[in-house]
Amino acid sequence: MSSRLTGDETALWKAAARVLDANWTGTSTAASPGLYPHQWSWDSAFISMGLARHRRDRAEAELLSLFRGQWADGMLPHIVFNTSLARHAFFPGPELWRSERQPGAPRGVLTSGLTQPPLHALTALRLHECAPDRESSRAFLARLYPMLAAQHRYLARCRDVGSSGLVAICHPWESGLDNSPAWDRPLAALRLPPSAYAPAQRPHTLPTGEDYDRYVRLVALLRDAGYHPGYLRDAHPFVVEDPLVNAVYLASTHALAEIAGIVGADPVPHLECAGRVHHAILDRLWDADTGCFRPRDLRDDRLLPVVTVGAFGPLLDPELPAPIVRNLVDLLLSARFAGAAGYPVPTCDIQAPAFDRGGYWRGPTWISTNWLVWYGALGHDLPVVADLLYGATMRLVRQSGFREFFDPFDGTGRGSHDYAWSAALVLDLLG
Ligand code: 2M8
Repeated sequence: MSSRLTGDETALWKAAARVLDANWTGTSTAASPGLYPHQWSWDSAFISMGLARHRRDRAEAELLSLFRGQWADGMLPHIVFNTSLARHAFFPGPELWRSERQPGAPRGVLTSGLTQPPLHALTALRLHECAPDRESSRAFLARLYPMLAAQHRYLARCRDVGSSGLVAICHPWESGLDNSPAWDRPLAALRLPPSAYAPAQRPHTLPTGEDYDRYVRLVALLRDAGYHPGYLRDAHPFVVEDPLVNAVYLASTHALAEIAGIVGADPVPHLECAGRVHHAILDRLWDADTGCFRPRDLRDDRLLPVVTVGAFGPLLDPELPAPIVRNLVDLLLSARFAGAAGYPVPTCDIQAPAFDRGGYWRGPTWISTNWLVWYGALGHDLPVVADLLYGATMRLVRQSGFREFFDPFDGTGRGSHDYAWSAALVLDLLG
């Protein structure tokens, strides 16, 4: 803990550290003890950044534990299951994914078959930047580098479905912003078989009903095709290039180049990849007519209509042209986002018909997306935006605790309690 914290900040720091201690399973961190008892991929990346400020040993163990789940082709799954828990601790559990039947899945570890925003190289570099012992941190990076490089190779080889340089997601869960209104249109186009999937085990706080049937249907299609990249490219009905996922991919690709330099590997291929992704984000996802970034649906080659917090993801691109940065700042501060929300950033444009202040990823403020926009704003030397997000995030957790998400107007906490990334990112922000 930094010695320059005020008394109030020290209390917050200790409360956040207590959440991470309580959620620690011995080898990794449960995203949230009641609701999400397993290890989620991008949660782990955020959590590791917080652990780095509290329990350095656990920050490294967290990432290594996640990479135990990496598939032979480099795919880093979005869930690594804790098999010591009861079979129905969470739905969908291993029985939906059937990773054990996939030749490329690791033996002895049960995982999902989807991935999530690839934040991990950025996390690894952040761990290095705040490491007390640079030598041992370098050794850790050298151990992790081949796994990170394999993860990025998988994304470039198997997920560049549009041959554009961008990675495509094949399920809303891969975006991390699960129920975002951005996915309403491609989901509505999905035909469901007559037998609906109705998982009775799904906790009541999580989405159910027809949307949920569509999520499960998409998984079943992927699984039955053996999670094969050819199926994904040619036939899967949900294939989208998302600005937030690709901006995270780009930031991590830059981080990977830096890590390569630190561990004595060649950074050039990563820098070349970063150049391609930078251009493709601008060429394919920037909508000049409305002055924002939107996801592109590859099945009908159209940009999706709803503007969400994902529009600000490309602030993570260090080379984002200044006029576009200004456009994004104007949009962020307008009445569509921070201008009308006491506790920004709402996850959906407040003026969009789909906006729902309490709906899961359909309006509320989340600490993870706030952190990403804060980090992007710092990179572009936007202290007003960075301070706004820092202040709003601190007010949220002071007022409502380490909740999963928050009402953007009055800051009421929603979803699960003791949510690990909310606590971890507060530790990172406090420094
Ligand atoms: C939520 O996602 C899971 C699906 O994997 C769910 O709805 O069951 C999302 O908020 C996602 O971003 C997050 O990683 C996960 C665990 O916190 O929960």
